[in-house]
Amino acid sequence: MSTETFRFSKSLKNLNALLIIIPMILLFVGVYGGLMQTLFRAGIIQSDPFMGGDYYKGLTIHGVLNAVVFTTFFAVALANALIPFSLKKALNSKMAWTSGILMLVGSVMAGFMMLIGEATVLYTFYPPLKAHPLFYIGLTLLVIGSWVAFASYIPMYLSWRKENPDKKTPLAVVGMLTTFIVWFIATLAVAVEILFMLLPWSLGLVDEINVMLARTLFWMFGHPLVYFWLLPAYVMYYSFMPKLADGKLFSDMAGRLVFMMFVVFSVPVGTHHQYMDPAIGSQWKLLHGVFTFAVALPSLITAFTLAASLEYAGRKRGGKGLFGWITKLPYFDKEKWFFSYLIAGLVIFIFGGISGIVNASYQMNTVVHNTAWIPGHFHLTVAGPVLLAFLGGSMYLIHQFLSKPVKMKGWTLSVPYIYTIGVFIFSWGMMRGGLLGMPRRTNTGASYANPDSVLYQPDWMPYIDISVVGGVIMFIAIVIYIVAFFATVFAKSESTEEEAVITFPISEPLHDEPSTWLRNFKPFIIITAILIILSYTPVIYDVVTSTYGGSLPYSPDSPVPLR
Ligand code: HAS
Repeated sequence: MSTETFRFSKSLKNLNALLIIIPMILLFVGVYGGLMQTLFRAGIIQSDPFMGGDYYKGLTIHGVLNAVVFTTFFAVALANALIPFSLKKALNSKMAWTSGILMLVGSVMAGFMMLIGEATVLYTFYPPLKAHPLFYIGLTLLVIGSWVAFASYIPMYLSWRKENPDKKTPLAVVGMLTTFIVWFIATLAVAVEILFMLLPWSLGLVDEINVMLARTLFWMFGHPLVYFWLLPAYVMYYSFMPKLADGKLFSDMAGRLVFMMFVVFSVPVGTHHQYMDPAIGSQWKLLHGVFTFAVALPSLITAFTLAASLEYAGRKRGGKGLFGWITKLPYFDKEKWFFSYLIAGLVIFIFGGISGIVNASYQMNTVVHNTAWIPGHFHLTVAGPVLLAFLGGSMYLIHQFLSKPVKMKGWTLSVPYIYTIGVFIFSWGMMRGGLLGMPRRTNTGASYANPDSVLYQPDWMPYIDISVVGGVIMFIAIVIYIVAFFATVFAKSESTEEEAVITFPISEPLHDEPSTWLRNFKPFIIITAILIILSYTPVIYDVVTSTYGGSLPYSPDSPVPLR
């Protein structure tokens, strides 16, 4: 462990602890919603016994709380801790609190609307499904809160740069800043969608909405959103994992290049979610498809760099022969429990990545689009590597900020492995069923899994049941984690100080290349802007010129418009 430490005031310590604890409670509500999804799909339940409501309400709660709220809070909490620690500069307390309060108020508003059934619009909130205005306002506050956090990091970074003109920016800071650059650019599109389209329509100021334009703006945001989830996990893989394995990061330059490539390629690819949509020319879909393969490159570089870093660590720990190093890594070392969250996620991501490349290929996409294959894919990405890295990171941060010992270490260590078994079973069931045509986002239990229904599909049943088994195992892993997390929160503090003194396991590079050309963010942001203009101008033009009129609002429960 690094001996470097950084001191946070009592107020910032409390804020950061809240930013980790509150979303953990919301995550649990969301994960419970996930369990309910598998049971709904299999026809085991028809209504949620605790929260009431049907499949679609539960799916909205599951998606929004887990994929949008928990992830945004964690990214801010990690940046709030890692940037000051790495630059040795204090966070601006006023801005940090403003951001935390905005995010909290926004999440509570959106969460409440979903809970009372006024926002059953799923996490993509595609019109013509309509939510209560407070749902959209809540999400807007969550995003603005995260922007305030980002705005507070910029002066810290610039003043550090001024004071240290010859030093390389710490890799962890490069990673966290790229995370928020991608986020900021992406959220501009959803801000336009919400402020100029969804909100006026939901308030009744306009009657109709252009569904295709709203979907296009959503995916302009929605694809980079997945890299906003992935990048904090990559920061932990690059910065912490080699050190946790007693090794070094194989190449510092590879890490920097990867983060810059995500800035450039994360945004101009969103149309791969709309390959099957009308109104967009196929030549522009091809262009986005090519960029989608480009955005897989930084992950392929990551696979190589991390494997090389792990090999170095395994050999240092006595591994011999071609693969002997693999067996020497600290998978079951209780003191290195954090390593298990990172390595399990990486192994899952091999399959998440492969399925992503399948999705990106136009012809293959025609087979899997809107089938259960897609949730299979994203449980091997956002609900695999990202979730596990964020759970490990949350446990680490809370233990550091509250100076509490991690409790139930054996159980804590076992969570990622139990979860991995669950997610592989779950995703295999979903993907196999998807290849047989099993749809996603459908209350299967109410129709296809019901032997009395004309829609009954006996071929899908084994795969629906396999998904239930996987879903239950995933849920059990998260319950164990939540118990260990709160046992840690309520443990006796190891420090008498009111402030928090925190440290991180920062890896040293094995090859520390100068990489001067990667020091400045500006050229990469300029290239990004050019690519976005080139790739999205024709898409938006096509959508605007080939659609006319709009749609009245609907809810999933009713075949007639709401007004
Ligand atoms: Fe995706 C749909 C394509 C990555 C999330 N994706 C989704 C959706 C979500 C999502 C949520 O092209 C559903 C959206 C919805 O609701 O409709 N995705 C890709 C591609 C990648 C990709 C090409 N996706 C992600 C990540 C996500 C995510 C990351 C979340 C965090 N995805 C698509 C497409 C669709 C899509 C289409 C639309 C489908 C449709 O029709 O609707 C790539 O970025 C993947 C690159 C990854 C790799 C893997 C690298 C492997 C690594 C592990 C190395 C392991 C080591 C361990 C070293 C190339 C880094 C060694 C082990 C030892 C033991 C030593």
